[in-house]
Amino acid sequence: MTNELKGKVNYSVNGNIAILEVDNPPVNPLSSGVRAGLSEYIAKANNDESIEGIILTGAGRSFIAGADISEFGQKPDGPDLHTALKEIEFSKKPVLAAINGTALGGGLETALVCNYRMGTNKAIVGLPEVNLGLLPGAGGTQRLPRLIGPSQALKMMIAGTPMSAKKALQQGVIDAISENSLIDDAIAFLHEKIGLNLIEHPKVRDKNEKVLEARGDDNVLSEAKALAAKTRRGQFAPGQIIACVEAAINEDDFDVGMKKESEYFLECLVNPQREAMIHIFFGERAASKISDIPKETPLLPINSAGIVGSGTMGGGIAMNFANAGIPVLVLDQDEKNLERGMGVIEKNYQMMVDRGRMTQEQKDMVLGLITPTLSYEDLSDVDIAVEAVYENLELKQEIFKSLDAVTKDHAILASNTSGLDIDAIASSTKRPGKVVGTHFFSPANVMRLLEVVRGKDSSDETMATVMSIGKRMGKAAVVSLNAPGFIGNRMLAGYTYQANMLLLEGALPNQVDSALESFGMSMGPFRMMDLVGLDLGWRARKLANIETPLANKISDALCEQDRFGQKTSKGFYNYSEGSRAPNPAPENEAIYKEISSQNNIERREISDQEIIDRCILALVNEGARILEEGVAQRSGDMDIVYINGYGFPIWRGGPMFYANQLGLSEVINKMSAFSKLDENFWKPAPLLQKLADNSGAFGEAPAPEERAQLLSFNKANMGGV
Ligand code: 3H9
Repeated sequence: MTNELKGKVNYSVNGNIAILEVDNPPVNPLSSGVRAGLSEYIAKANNDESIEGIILTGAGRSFIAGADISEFGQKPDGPDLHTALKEIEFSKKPVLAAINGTALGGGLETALVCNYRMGTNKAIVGLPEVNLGLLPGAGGTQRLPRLIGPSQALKMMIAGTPMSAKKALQQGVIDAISENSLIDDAIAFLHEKIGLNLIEHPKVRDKNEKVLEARGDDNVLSEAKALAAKTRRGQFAPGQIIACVEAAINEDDFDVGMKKESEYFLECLVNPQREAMIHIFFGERAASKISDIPKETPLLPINSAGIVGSGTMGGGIAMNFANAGIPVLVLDQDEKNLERGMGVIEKNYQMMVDRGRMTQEQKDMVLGLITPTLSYEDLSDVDIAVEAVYENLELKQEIFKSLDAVTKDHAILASNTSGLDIDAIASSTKRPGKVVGTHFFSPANVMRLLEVVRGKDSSDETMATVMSIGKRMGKAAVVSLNAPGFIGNRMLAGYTYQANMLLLEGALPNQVDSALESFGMSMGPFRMMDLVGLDLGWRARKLANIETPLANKISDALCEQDRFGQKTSKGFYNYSEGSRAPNPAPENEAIYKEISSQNNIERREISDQEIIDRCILALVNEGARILEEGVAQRSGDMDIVYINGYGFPIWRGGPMFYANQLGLSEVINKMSAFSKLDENFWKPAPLLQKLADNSGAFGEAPAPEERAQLLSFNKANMGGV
């Protein structure tokens, strides 16, 4: 085999069984060398008369993690996957897939061309291609429906979520679970099958019963379409998956279905959504690395945690620790609050049980890891404490002082602040190196985004450890330097500013929201403001005796009429009792008109395109500043923030990727057209201008010596954004 090919397959023999072990660390994707190895060794086993059966397995923790994602969009080397899989499927000797870990995408598709499938009880199987803007293109759309029925297969492929070995056995994806040594059990299983002297060992492609049953049943496809519309709005791949399964159901010839699958796969491959979603796959993994912190930085052991504050955030954060298997104490100084907080946690878990997302046994297990306490002393042994109280610097400093006094020296002290100065918080302790920001997003047990805020003294060990906790929790963790608003909320400020200005200039909340939702945002800005509560800013301004800025004049006027948003059933929209569905509020229109005219703004027709451009490019321009200051390490980090924390459509790859796709000179052109409305706001960030002038694109933050000065905290922005 040539050396340039990536990955390999190891070949060994145990009696009359050949064992092919895919070896392409860390997760065994089907790279060129693996495909070549599979072809070579299937032929070798078939040509060896002493061999009567073949086992296909993976080295390390994965079986096969799918096609090699880094090859998409490149010219692949080596044999193509379809050829290698055909050779397995038509092997003269029976082949058993011994699934030792994750069998995802092309990995499961490889297992589906084998005659038999056995997993360990830790095996995970799934077809997650949809998350990459793709469809299972190595026969998955044709074989899985034959194995488990089109309806279940569609659910699995549209959700893209993997399933456990136990569930895979129940559904018939695998034939057996090995409780002991996988290879020994696999050999015994094959010996039994060989002993049966079958004329032919079963092939999934021949199992037509379940697809024939679905022929003529329109519900199967219409239910899948409804599911895709609900959960994957705006995405291209789900429709393609459904079309493939339609072929699996209706085409008599398996190979015709396979041909259709290839055509539809190719259409996904060249669709811009695929590039955007693969950018996010690699972007999430890149975000978890901190450029100037060595990979080998030792991690501090985290075996217990403490949370200060049992409100919505504190409770959600506690659930994250418990879900990751880390025992956690929840501290509140008010007994009633604590009781209420524990009640909310219990209710949240119960809801998961009711929706079938968790068993009662799992609920009891995680709930058993969460212990309420009223005393700081109880936190003396924790490895990490996370403060989650309301945004008040003095209060947080007090809490950190207490935590510093009570916890062991090695403990990390983290603040869930959404905007306060981490260095100011760290200064109240004797261990600033162990202080860090962990900005979870609400609801913390649901939202994947975690901004990890790096103070000027946060040590490498602290940062690396907190990033690894994020991974244990299944979060998308992104590092931000300690600057006002960090990454997400700082970008959001310009976005909501533009939405508010559009309202003053003549658009209505419903038009702004609809335009941005059709762009793909999960929720328009006015629905979002109603959800968060319009009264927060209004109260803060009143308290600080600050005059209402122009952009906030309408929302403050609504607050004066007790229209605080969802909490009072009226804000920019009206809400019926107990419902979150927004209804237009025509009674507000007089207020909009009055405030526009008071401020000499002539209301006009505004196009949906202008709404989208102004709101999204506001994100981009602030993103460019964040990048040039080095607050974010790379532009992809901001894409991860926006997709996981702010409902930006994944299929557009995040705001910075979107700007790169648009072309930065086009971004500048659009911005300069808006500068007649607001010259100051639309001044391009110097980095954006520089990149546009040089036909460049957003990427890594500039080297430290070339960075713009970091936006610093001052009294005006101490309250968070
Ligand atoms: C497909 O199969 C298409 C076919 O249907 C049709 C073909 C014709 N390729 O996530 P981790 C890298 S599409 C290349 O941190 P974990 C990853 O970038 C594929 N590289 O580990 C990272 O690199 P680095 C369908 C891959 O333990 C390193 O491996 N399959 C691939 O947390 C470790 O990854 C999928 O969508 C790959 N396929 O999680 C599965 N996978 O160290 C994608 C990973 O440089 N993979 N890498 O940052 C996963 O979901 C997770 O990686 C997995 C392990 C659960 C397997």
